[in-house]
Amino acid sequence: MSKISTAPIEIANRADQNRSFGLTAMRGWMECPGLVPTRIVVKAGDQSAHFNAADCCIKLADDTYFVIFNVVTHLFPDGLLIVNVSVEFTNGEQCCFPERFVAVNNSSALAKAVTEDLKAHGTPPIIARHVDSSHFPYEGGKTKAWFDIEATSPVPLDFTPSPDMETAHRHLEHWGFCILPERLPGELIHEFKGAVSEAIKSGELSYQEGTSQRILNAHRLAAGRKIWLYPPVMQFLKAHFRDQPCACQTLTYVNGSEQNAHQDTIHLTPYPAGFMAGVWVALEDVQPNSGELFVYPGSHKTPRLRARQLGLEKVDEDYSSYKKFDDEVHRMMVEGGYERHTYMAKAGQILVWHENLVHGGSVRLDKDKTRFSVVSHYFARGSVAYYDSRGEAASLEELPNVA
Ligand SMILES: O=C(O)CCC(=O)C(=O)O
Ligand SMILES: [Fe+2]
Repeated sequence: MSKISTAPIEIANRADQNRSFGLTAMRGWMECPGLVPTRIVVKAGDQSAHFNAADCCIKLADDTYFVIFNVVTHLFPDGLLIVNVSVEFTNGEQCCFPERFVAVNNSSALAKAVTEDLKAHGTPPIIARHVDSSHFPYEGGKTKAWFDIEATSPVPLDFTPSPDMETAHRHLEHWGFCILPERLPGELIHEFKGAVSEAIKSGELSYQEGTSQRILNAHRLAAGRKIWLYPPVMQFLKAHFRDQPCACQTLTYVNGSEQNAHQDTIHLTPYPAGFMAGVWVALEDVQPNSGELFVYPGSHKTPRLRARQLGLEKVDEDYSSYKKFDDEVHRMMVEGGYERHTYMAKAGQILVWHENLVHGGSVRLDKDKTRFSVVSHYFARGSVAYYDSRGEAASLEELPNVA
């Protein structure tokens, strides 16, 4: 008998290791000297799934693997879910990971509607490593985002803060974005910039000066977390989703991103469509030629592009195949007659975009000009949240409930 060791299975996409909701990625590490895994059997509650090891395992080093799979917790009753994972090897040996308990809670009205849709569609309760749009009933599902189907009252296109929350909602529904009435306070911007610069110096955050590189994880800094949780944003999103918002990530930019025009949908993908929003905060007055954010007003109503439909494989680091996606977005903007508008934000202004709005970063014509900004993406708690391009479950942090 060879010596196989396994580490406890962890929840890969939630900060809370005991409670979970939505699409939950689970991951266990194992060392199996001289052995190659062939089959993985996952049992969750009264469901079980058998996978080829190639569809669940990532080889980390010789004899060392990650076993990764996803549990669609919408398809399990609220309460304690027991997860067992066993592995079969080429020589017939077997090993089991330690049993894992997760407290599942999908109690919102949206989560319950999603459960019904997934049951009717036949979504597998346990999915191998890669999650795909075909797992979810985008065509036949009954649950639609209310803001995508209710007739919207036209409001004039406006790139200044809305006078009140109600107007902001109408602008978002009609044009695919809005600017909130409330600004981020100057002191918080100052505090955040100072903290980011310290964290870059100490190596806590990674950034190469002068580049368009996005700084990841600035929400782990106290000031970043305050921006993530900024109450006017959370209240707005709760009203928009009619469900609690959960924060996915932050991307902090010192300079313009120069990102091509895109829908976020293919990268930050909700089921049902619509239940994700981007929140872009200017941390300084935007200067001309600095690589300004641009949007195509109204483009949120264009068809959503999905990796499968474009024939794109799941990607990890190399997005070169996504030229096809860029070309398709470009074609839709030209054929639909959508106009590109640059957003000359004032420091502290908060722009919210609809999941499917086409946007991007202009070319940095003047490389000496910074464009300090932070963008966060949020999903509705009751939705299924994943990254279609990567085939991964989305990382979500449950923030304190918004009243
Ligand atoms: O800040 C930008 O230039 C674009 C960022 C963006 O597209 C995003 O974070 O979704
Ligand atoms: Fe984006």
